[in-house]
Amino acid sequence: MSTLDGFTPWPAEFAERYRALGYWQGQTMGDMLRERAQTHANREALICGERRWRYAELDRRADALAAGFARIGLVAQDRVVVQLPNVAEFFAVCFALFRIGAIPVFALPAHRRAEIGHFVTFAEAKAYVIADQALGFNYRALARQVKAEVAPALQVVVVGEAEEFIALDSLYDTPCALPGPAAGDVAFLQLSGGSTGLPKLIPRTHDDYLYSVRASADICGLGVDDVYLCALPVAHNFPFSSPGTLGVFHAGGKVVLAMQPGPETAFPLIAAERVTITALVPPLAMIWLDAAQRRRQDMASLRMLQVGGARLAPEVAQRIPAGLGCRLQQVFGMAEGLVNYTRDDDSDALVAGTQGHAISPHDEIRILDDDDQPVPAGEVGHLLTRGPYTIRGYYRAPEHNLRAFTADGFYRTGDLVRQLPSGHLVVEGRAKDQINRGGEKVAAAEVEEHLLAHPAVHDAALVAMPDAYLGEKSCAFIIAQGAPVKPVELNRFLRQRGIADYKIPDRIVFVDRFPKTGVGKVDKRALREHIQAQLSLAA
Ligand code: J2J
Repeated sequence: MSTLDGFTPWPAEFAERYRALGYWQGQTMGDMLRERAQTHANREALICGERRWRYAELDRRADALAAGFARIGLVAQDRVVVQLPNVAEFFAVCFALFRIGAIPVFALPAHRRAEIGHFVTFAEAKAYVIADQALGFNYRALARQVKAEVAPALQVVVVGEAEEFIALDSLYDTPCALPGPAAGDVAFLQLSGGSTGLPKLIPRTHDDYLYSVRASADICGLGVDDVYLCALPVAHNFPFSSPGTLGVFHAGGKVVLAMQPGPETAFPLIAAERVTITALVPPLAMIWLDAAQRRRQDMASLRMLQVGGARLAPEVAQRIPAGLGCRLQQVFGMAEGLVNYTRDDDSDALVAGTQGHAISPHDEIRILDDDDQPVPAGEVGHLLTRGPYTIRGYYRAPEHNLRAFTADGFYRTGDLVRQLPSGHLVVEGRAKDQINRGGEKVAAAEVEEHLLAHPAVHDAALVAMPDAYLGEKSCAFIIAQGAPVKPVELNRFLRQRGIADYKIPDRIVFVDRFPKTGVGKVDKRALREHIQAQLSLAA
């Protein structure tokens, strides 16, 4: 089969090396589940509310749905936007699509018309899989808008009450033989946090992703007795693969899905299901710590809390082992590939004070200055990486790829790090134009473009401002034109344009002009310092 157009493969000599090293094993995701369903047929794979699916059932559902998806015309390489909350069907849908070689594009439940419209048009999606409603939002209404505005032919598949759309339940057909994908094929498209314009799509192959999953499961010591609580959004790269739900399936363990990540939902699940490991972003870890002081729930089964996605303050890190009665593991990863973990045998100081080291001895790390020259050992610089599970290019983005990757294939992560002699990385900051709102990434340019569409906005610059709980929030500096406009009106305008709520600026400041750098660009560092000074004056 031909490779997906718009996908940048690894050069042949690298692919050969990764195969020879045994990293790329020639297994697809669908094969992995099939294998587990054979060895662990009667073990529980997935708990979602009252529902408990064993491995054999998950496998059967994937086959039956694959037949149903084929019936509605989906074939290998067709893109399918999947936007589901933490429900069991997410896995039935994913593995069904994997089995026919169709390619899920993973949207987050928070995405709205602007983002979904973009994924659907950019990836030329044939289908869109949603829940009827979740957490107070009606996804069918969103699907109607997307169809009406940008994709009349889009097939919409609904988990739950389908109304005029296709009910997922009606697609469980009699399994039939389908030609599956090859392990070197793109399995799905993940979303990048982005820094320019709209989110880029990240093509991950079965081979490369399963390597990172297996190696992550190994690092975390996962086994059949592990019970993983998936509290973060299920499609995000962290809970999907680091080692996440896929790592647990690989190990033959059990995944427990939580609809919400707060202690009121998560703690009772930990007690009832004897959860052994879970993953959080730093703000949630702080909420859990506070809640654990107040409510005495049985958390004795929990052996490891992974925290990643954004900077974890060392003071919070130090409180976790005693506060939650488990080990902490810091995880510094990215949907583009490279993932770093602190290890079981690391000292307490390394676990609390670093973001770990790379999964693989073949993850190549470069730390460079602004002129692409190596910084002296131990100093802060730009992190670049290349390796057996780091992409060589974004999907259909040749121009952007020239900037995001070096000529020899290193990915410019946009993170500023320093490396200890042990190999551990410490994330010191960020060079990319992004706000990391407690793990949720906001590309400044994307929000600025929406703001600029308002007639009263002459210019806009979005920057990060410190926040005790989220780490960072967003602040939009605006140069107004014409009739004055209120911040609430601008935010209402952004909501009407259909962007995810977490991208709405937390604060709006009007200014007459922007400070400029020597080369005449907006000086965002000066804007960040300005808002930081204002906040500390107000405190
Ligand atoms: C500081 N910044 C971090 C950390 C990610 C595992 C864990 C996280 C992600 C993820 C992931 C950080 N400290 N511990 O995909 O598999 C910031 C960096 C990074 C960006 C990637 C995984 N962990 N970050 O967060 O694609 O800036 O992946 O480049 O969402 O988050 O974001 P994302």
